[in-house]
Amino acid sequence: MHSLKKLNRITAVFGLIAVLLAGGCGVSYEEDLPDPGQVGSEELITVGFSQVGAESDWRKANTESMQSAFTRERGYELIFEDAQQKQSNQITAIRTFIQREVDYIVLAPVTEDGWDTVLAEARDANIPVIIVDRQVAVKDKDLFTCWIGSDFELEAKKACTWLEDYCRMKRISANDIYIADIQGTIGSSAQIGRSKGLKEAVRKNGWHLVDEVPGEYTQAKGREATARLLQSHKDLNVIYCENDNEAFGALEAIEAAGRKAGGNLRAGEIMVISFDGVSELAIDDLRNDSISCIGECNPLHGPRVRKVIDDLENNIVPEKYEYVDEDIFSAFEDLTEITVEGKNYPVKIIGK
Ligand code: GYE
Repeated sequence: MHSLKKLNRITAVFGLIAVLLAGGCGVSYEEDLPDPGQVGSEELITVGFSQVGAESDWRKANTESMQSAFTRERGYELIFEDAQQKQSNQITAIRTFIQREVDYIVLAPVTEDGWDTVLAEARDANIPVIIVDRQVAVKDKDLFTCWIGSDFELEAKKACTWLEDYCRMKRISANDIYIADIQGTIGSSAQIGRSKGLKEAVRKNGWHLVDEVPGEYTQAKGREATARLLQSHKDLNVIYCENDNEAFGALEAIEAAGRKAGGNLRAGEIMVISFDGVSELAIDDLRNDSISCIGECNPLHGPRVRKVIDDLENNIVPEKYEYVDEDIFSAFEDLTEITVEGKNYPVKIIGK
């Protein structure tokens, strides 16, 4: 139905011209041609985008990137639906997109599970589905056309390797590291990958993982979780936040508890490690040493998704999985490169 729809878009325009030409009546056909603006709107490619919500700076940047990639001027009509972090809202949005016969569906799924049925409905309607950011765990991989996003476990491995190297340089023993994980939305790829990467590093290094608590990627939850953690774990000295907004909350709670955030663990500081590096605020926190290290997560997927749609319009089959390249940021000048699984990654040093 999708290619049929595309064909319809074209035949509608040509049909109109043909009728005008055949109509004759001595009127010059040039005068009667549909106004180019009208033809243009007939040709708009409609894209239904189901976004997770607006929980973080990363998410807001991702929404903006999509909205500026899919404009009417560029030939698209974007139907944007904010699911407010609820999968049921995303399922409703997808069903509405199907009813409206959009040309493409773009889904940024809140969690990995629970998509088989609704994606089968989209396939039955012949609407290609592009998954962006987090992944879907579906039995039949043909239920979506392709996925674009980050390697969340690699982000975690990089951040944990940074901590490992930092401790070695500062001669801090692994046995002195007491770390808590403030997790993202449970069941989302970003949480699964970042929690897994940390757990493996804890096992490998012999650090103490004192707690894992949900933070839902928000500043408020990050603050609440950190306040409780500081009360119940007196030896806690590293807080691993699964995004920057949780880290902002953690910093507030550390200050409220009369403690100092930073990398000087011997002086009793509490190290904060985080992910995203999207907002200026997070970069400033790195600069003033309140966040020690950030694993970059790139939200600018709009042009990437547009490229996929343009390729599909031209019958070019996109890559099934497209991972984006990402950096690691810190203000600690002595550690300029880390090695993960035999591959070297430069650390971007944020100047003071
Ligand atoms: O890190 C976080 C957001 O799925 C990569 O979701 C995304 C994560 C991002 O809320 O800030």
